[in-house]
Amino acid sequence: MPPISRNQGCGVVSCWLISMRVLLLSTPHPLEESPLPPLSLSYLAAVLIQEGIEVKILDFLVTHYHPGKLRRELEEYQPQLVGATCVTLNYPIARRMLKVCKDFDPHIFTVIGGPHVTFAQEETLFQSPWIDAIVIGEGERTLVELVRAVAKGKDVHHVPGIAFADRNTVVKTPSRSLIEDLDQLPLPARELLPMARYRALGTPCTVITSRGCPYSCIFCSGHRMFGPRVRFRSPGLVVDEIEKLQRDFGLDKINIVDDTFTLNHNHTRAVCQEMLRRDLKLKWSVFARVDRISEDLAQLMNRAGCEWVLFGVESADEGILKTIKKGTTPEDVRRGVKIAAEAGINVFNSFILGLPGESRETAHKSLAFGDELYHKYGAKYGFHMLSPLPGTEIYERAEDYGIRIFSRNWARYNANEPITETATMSREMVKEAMSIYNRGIEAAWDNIKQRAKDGDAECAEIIEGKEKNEFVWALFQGDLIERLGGMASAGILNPGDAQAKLARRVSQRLGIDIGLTQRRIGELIARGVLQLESKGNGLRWRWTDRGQLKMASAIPAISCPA
Ligand code: B12
Ligand code: SF4
Repeated sequence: MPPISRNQGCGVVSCWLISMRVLLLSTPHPLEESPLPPLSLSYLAAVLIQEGIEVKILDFLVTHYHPGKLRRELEEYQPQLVGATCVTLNYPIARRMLKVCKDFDPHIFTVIGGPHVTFAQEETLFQSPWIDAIVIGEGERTLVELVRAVAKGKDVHHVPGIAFADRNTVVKTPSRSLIEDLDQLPLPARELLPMARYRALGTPCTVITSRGCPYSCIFCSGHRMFGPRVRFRSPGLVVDEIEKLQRDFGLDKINIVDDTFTLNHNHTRAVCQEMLRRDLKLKWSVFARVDRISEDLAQLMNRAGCEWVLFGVESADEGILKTIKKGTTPEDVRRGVKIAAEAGINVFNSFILGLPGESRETAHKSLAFGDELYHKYGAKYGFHMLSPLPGTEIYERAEDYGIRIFSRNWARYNANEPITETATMSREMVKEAMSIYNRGIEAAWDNIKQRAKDGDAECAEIIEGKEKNEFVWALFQGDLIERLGGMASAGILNPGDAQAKLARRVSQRLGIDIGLTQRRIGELIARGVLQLESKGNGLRWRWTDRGQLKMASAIPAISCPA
């Protein structure tokens, strides 16, 4: 059997076992939704690689999406199968991206997966006849079998876990069982992602230590994606993965995105102890339930580097909490928040406005509760508006829950727009409650800005971090490094000249002060995410893209002083 060759330089893994080229696409969404390296595609790519299938990821979360760009990529890579991932709010873009692929070459087999399409099969397939198949739920094994079937020109009817349109009906193949032993999965192939760009943004990297959730909150589809039985990965393997992220990509912030990381205390303890044993020295954040945390566990988590815990509080109203099947009470919330905060972990409480039974009174109760926990424990909090997502009980039984849904435009399912109302809470009232929260946020920002002006270093750092992010995002959105980074070498005597030239161009394009632009670009260079390379008679700035520290130093390049 010939060896599998990994050409990490261009992010392509090639091999001769199955002659198929698979292109995986991540779908753009706004900066406010925190772009994080897509874990779905990294897992999917990893299993394809394991099976000897050639795969490439085109990550439109941190590069500007344009149909022409996708077409150029298709021209160059000539994939036979293209798969896109999305959630509800960016499903409309994902379907259009797959149309670009089908229009480019009708022979390309187009696939879509993720939590939206899993629960909106009919609509997706009827609305988008250019989508050949939906992969339902957990996708790793299904995608491998689908690729094999397509490679052999076989009928995909025999692949469990998919849905496709056949004339005027939707065919759903037998459901696929969940992966019993998650340790069998290879480590996510993040080397195919533009990790340097994520480092430039300073976002954490997502890691998962388990799949599944035994609770059944009616606004959530997470527990339906991976089932009610929780499957755990071995702590040793989880920490191997984290160590690799530190070693290969220089990442020092991790977001553990299990549905609820503290569900099984033995597992949580084992992961923390392994991190401590290997002395990882990194900061991480988790999602957890207020009723699944104890003093000793929180202290251990904090010692192991847990910096933030996000609790899904949802509402301060006991009746609403019951209706939504959260299984917690406001007292549980007070207790959980206190435990985490006293252990030295920062707490973020997340609320939803517009849940069944919501009224002006309950909404104000929640706002006051968020405030109370902030003042008592320093817990930050955020409010979102209800988006009844496909796959959730609230979507399927909206009428029973007294929820009126006003929009079927999925792009508006971003939890920042009022698209529902209850008998006692109109959309106007939801908006009004939200604006109270937003005014609080604005006031907090004004306060931070004022304190920064008065010399408070911590506040200055917060503002600096936000501005840096916006700067990097503007570079991505305008493809500015790609567009402005090329220059003739004549007249450039040293890397500093090239840096100054790039800064001048970027500053002009973005209308930002030249000194500030020069400094921001200098920081990106110093962090190894921007690099100058010589090409023929010219020079070109580029994102180090694959982001691997080892590789960055291996590429012959002119290094710039910071
Ligand atoms: C971490 C997380 C986040 C992170 C990072 C998201 C990210 N894009 O990486 C943050 C905090 C930023 C976030 C934000 C939001 N999230 Co979120 N998030 C999650 C969470 C907890 C884990 C996601 C994850 O990494 N899972 C692990 C990977 C391996 O699983 P996966 O992504 O589902 O992929 C598998 C399958 O879906 C399938 N698959 C997926 N894509 C594809 C593509 C192909 C081609 C194939 C074959 C298969 C396939 O195969 C994969 C491997 O098995 C899930 C809950 C959950 N249990 O999944 C919610 C979840 C995905 N989020 C959700 C929502 C609603 C949001 C927000 C809209 C929140 C908001 N503003 O209200 C934003 C949207 C941001 C965005 N566009 O992604 C919903 C999505 C439901 C929906 N229908 O849209 C979920 C399911 C939770 C819920 N409330 O029900 N989220
Ligand atoms: S909100 Fe959290 S606890 Fe509730 S079902 Fe979803 S993942 Fe589970």
